[in-house]
Amino acid sequence: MNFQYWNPQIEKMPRRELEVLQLQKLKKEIDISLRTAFYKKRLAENGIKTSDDIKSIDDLKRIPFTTKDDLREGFPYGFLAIPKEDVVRLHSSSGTTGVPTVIYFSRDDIKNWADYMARCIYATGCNKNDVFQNMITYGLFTGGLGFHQGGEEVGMLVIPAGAGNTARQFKMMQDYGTTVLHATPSFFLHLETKMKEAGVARESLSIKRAFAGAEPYSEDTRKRIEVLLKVDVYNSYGLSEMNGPGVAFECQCKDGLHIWEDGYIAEIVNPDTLEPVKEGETGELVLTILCREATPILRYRTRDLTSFYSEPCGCGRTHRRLKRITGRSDDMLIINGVNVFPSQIEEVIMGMKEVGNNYLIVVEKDGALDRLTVKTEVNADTFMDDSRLLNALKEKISETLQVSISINPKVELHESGSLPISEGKAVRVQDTRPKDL
Ligand code: DLL
Repeated sequence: MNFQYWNPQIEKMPRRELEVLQLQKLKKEIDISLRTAFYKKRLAENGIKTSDDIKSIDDLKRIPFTTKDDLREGFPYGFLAIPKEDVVRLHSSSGTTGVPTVIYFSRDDIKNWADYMARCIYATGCNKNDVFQNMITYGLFTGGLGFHQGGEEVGMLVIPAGAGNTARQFKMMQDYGTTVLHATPSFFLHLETKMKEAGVARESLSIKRAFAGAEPYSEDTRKRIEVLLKVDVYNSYGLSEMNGPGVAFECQCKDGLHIWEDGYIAEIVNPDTLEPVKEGETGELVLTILCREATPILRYRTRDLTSFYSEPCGCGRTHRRLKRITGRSDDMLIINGVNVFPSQIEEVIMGMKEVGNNYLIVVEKDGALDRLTVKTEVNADTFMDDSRLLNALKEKISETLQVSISINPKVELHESGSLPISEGKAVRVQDTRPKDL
């Protein structure tokens, strides 16, 4: 296979040199982080006053972990390390309830992010002759703009299609001769169902490659999409705290995701002891960003469970590979690519006086897509035969949840005391989606 490199010098850099580069960039990132009140205090507590206190990559272990809660506590500007007038954009977790996590970008940060994204896209064999239809949400979510910038950097013709509306997606694919697609894996499966329903002939499309990510999926799901849609599917991993997509991506060997180690330092730790796991063992991925000046984040606990491949990759890249993410060490649900914490749902429903004491969150497959159902008891004063009142309540719950979690759930109301009570810890989430990872 003829592998393409966006930046061969960096992508094939001998590991020793890569580590020297990492240390140099880490020191710079530490100096940046010391401009924030949060890290100034955190690092000083651990004996780090300047970057001179970091002598080797191993010294990274002296830096405490950063968590999502830390980011929330720092909201809105606690992690900002540059003057506000030098910030050109923000991305944040959605949700109007709870405290969002927000990441700021300088002009250089955006350029760096686009560059890492371009590397990912190029590594799959795409180039400026491609027409790229980006079928993922634009906006605060990083998937849309992240891939958009990367695609432009590669020189592809980028169609900012956004998510949903399969009929429109097919029309664009046919009109513009789309060769590359990006979506969540569940949307690709949904697309295939709709393609059959709409009678769109595969021969009328020119698609060759597809990027699938933002949610966990198995090797079987990849194969299924590849066979059904007749495309080459590449796994793409990232998270908004680390810019968004572009952190790790598969090359044409499709055997693990290369993590760009000149932009991120990756560690894998045991989520209970927080000690590093042995090479090849599964644990929680911890990331330190080396390519951002507006919002430095050191040793971020991603909560994603994975492991490193130690063998070199056939493509010649020296940056280590991650195995497919197999789960999370917290209770976050990913529903059609949207991140939802059960606590966000609880906050909404328990805030309504008409709602009773017990509820259950059900996540299941509905065809290719995920479906969220919120079952909740009504309070003891509510008559279950007053259908007008019940319908109004259902609508209110569903609308408020839609605003809060950006998902329109099905709402079921149950009589007070009728939902099962567990004997031990309350079981609030029933996730029946197949776990074939
Ligand atoms: O999902 C960024 C992204 C956009 C990645 C588009 C890839 C493509 P967040 O909304 O912050 O950012 O969600 C990040 O999604 O911690 C994982 O739990 C999960 N995730 C992302 N990609 C994958 C993947 C974007 N390929 C969270 N496999 C992460 C499994 C994934 N899980």
